[in-house]
This record gives sequence, structure tokens and C-alpha cells, in this order.
Amino acid sequence: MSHGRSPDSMGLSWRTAGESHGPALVALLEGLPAGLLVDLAAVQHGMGRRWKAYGRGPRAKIEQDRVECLSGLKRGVTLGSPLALLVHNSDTRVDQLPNLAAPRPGHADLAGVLRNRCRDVRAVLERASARETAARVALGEVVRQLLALFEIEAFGYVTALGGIAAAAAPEDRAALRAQRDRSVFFGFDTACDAAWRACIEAAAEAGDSVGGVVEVQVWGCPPGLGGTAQHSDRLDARLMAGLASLPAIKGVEIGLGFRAAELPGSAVHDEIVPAQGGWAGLGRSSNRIGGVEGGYSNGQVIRLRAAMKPIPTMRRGAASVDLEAMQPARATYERSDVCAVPAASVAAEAVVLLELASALRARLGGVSVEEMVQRWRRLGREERPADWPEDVAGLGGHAS
Ligand code: EPS
Repeated sequence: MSHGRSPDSMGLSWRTAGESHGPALVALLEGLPAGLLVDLAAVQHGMGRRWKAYGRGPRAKIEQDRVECLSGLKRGVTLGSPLALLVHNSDTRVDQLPNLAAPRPGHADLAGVLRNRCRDVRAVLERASARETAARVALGEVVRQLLALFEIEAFGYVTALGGIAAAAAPEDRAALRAQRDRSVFFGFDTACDAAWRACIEAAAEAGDSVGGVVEVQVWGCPPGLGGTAQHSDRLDARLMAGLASLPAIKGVEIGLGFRAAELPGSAVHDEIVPAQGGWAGLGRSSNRIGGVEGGYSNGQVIRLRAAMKPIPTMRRGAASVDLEAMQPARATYERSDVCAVPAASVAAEAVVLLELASALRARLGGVSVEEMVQRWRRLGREERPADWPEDVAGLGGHAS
């Protein structure tokens, strides 16, 4: 999301560029501290997760998603300067590929054509394509390594596909991780896998497409990331906007989400209790609100969900209009995926990682990783809230 100039949101900033069938995608990340050892092989591994996800179309056989670092590192260590990553495309036919005669409902095609007042649908779809998420996954994998130093982790998985929902995610993190990493759908409920596979295969057979729901949990987030000084500081808004910015996402929830609107307050808010090992010795008896209160992380697990619509490109087509003849026609079909929900769970993880890393940078400041770590230690997990220290008054603070 676009950040205002409030100090609480001056963490990281990132941008991407590149067309789906252009020479490459480019990702630029500013605000990384100096001194972070970046494991590019781990970045590459994350890229592979996005690609090997079940449900992708023939393009997945073409692309390697090889990442190259152009700037920001010396011998693998961040310099504190902008990091520029290049993700090579193998299918680079942007100048040769034909136009689409009839725009596809659900894609950016028609809205973009009307915006440009030009019937070159390809000029619109090349950037609107979900290929762009490869660049964000590359950046997400870099900041994952920064967050790991503070034991903060985002973990994404699929909870529903084609209307078939998995059981509740296991509480045990090791089990959740092991199950997700075994599943080609990045789910955790093996009982679903056969039904999901059948659903995608049936859709492929029928020339149709399938949507679903992804969930991201954030573990280890300290209280107080985000802010309330400006609308753009609020952590929940930033996380949800990040998810909503992924192609085909049509709904985002945090914690109970829409369900919270139906329940009384007593069934929604998480009661505060003394808790050994909790931040400042405090904890909650439940986690229904999803780890963010009033725009700040509250030290609980953050839990986000995003609903992905089915891919708009369908072999069976859909009613549309040929833009040259201005006559009814079936929407043009071109090579596409049948289901990108597992891949979207990887992209969802990446955008959450980026927003969290940005909020952590803003919270801790520091020019180097070392300074961040020192400031992190001073956050004092054990420390109880107290009055402002006496000497603050002497420094011009309050004197009551
Ligand atoms: C996409 C269509 C397909 C997907 C693409 C997104 O590409 P193509 O038209 O080249 O076959 O494979 O996704 C990616 C390339 C990717 O990296 O995720 C679309 O229309 O959005």
C-alpha cells in the first residue's frame, strides 16, 4: 500500500516493473539495513514454491524464475543501498504475441481498454498478469531472512479450493509446516487433496477455472508494530491492502473477519490475562480478533485470510464483444492456469512478509542489522509497563 510520511510507516519501500512476456521482471527494495547476509539460494527456493504449485498451466514448464541480484549486496551482504532484483522471463514474446479480439470478463482487459481508449488488450494484460507476483515473492524471500533474525515468521497455506474447505488448521506449528510442505496444494488437510485434485482436473476438462481461500499466520510478531498516527500506519490496513493487491483477490479478513460483525462483543474480544512468558507477563484467553488491535500488532498470532476468485481466462470462454466488429463474440482464450490458489498462498506470504518487515524497520530504526538487534533487545519482553521514567520530566517530558 502507498505509505504516507508518518514515521510509523517509514520502513521499507518496494516497487516492481516488468511485463508478463517482457525480458524480465525487476524488483526494487529500499530501506534494508546494512549487514544482512542474504542467501540467494533460499530466495530461489521460494520462487520454486510459487511455480511448482499445483494447477498452473503450460507456462510453468517454460519459466525457471531465475533471480539475479543487480545491486544492494556485496559478497551476499546488504550494503544498506537499494536492492535490485531481476527475475528472468523465458517466454519473452511481448512484441510478437497477437492482440485479443474479445476481452475476457474478470480480467483487466476491458477496463484497461476503456481507460486507454485503445483496443490493444495485450497492452493491458501484460502488466495486469499475475506474473508480477514473482517479483514480490523474490522481495518477500529477502525480507523473510531479515525477519528470521527476530524469529518473526509468516506462514501461508490453502484452506479451501473450489468450495471444498479443509478442516481447521492444526495448532501445532511443526505439524502444520510438515503437512503443508508435503502437499502439492500447500494445504494441511490431506483428506482434501484428492477432492481438490479432482476439482481442478474436472475444471480443466470443462475448460473452466477454480478459486479458493488462502490463510497466512504470523508467528513471533511483537506488540506495537504499525501505528495510529495516520491511516497509512495501521498494520491491519497495510496487511489487508497487501493481500488485496494480489491479482484475483476479492475478499480479505483478519481474525474472525466478517463473522465478528454477527457476534456480541463478549464473543469477539480476547480477554486480557496474566500469562507467564507473554509480553510484560500478559496474555489473552483467546485469539479471535486476529493479532491486530487498533492498528497495532498485539503480540498474538496474526491471522489473515484472502479469497481468490477463479481465473478469468477460461477455455470454454464467456460472453464478450469483438472490439473490432463490435459484435457479440466469445472471450478470446489464450494459454492460462486452471487454478492459481496454491501459488497465491506463496504470494500472500510474500506481501505479508514485506509489510511486517517494513513495520519492524519503522519500529526499530537503525542503519545496520546490528543496531536493529540491539534495539530489539531493548524492547524488553519481560518489562512491565510503568510510568514514564522520572528523568523524562527533566528532558521536557510530562511533570505531573
Ligand atoms: C496469467 C496467465 C499465464 C500464467 C501467468 C498469469 O501466463 P501465460 O499467459 O504466459 O501462459 O502462467 O502467471 C505467470 C506467468 C506467473 O509467473 O505467475 C495471467 O493471465 O494472469
